[in-house]
Amino acid sequence: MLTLVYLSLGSNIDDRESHLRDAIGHLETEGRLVLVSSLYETEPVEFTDQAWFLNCAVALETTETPQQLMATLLHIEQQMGRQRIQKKGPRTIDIDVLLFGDTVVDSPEVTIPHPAMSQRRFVLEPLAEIAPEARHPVLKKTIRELLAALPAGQAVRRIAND
Ligand code: PH2
Ligand code: MG
Ligand code: MG
Repeated sequence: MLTLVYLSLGSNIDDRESHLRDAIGHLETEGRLVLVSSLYETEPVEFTDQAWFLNCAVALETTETPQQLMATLLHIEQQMGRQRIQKKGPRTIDIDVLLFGDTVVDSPEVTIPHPAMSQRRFVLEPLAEIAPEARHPVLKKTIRELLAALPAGQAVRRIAND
């Protein structure tokens, strides 16, 4: 079965743009890459004492199950040398599943949709660029609506790609 999934990518160590491009290259070998957003320079949130991030959103068509996809993404993060030292801290690459079609998973290993996505401007702005009408299957709101409902704050700037 083919599922359209939306992912959030982030990096805040060394050459952030090449890490995002590398990760996108890995994703191309795992499924059909449908859309990639612009890159966004974003203020760190939640754990704020770290460098600014580059974030983007990706739409990918996959034949994998949510559990298989999570394992695939973890493998890409590991291949790219990600080290887990500080929770929510600096990372070479982070690849998170935001939406997996309309599927809802709430198990100890996997939570889909991503539990924090509706509060994160660094997720919603890039995602709204490629999927404004995608609907959150639990909150029943579109990405455009979730973005409009966010309080001000969390600096996010689109980087022109021309
Ligand atoms: N990821 C986090 C915590 N904080 N802040 C920004 N701006 N971008 C991120 O990707 C990010 C974050 C945990 O995954
Ligand atoms: Mg994350
Ligand atoms: Mg992650």
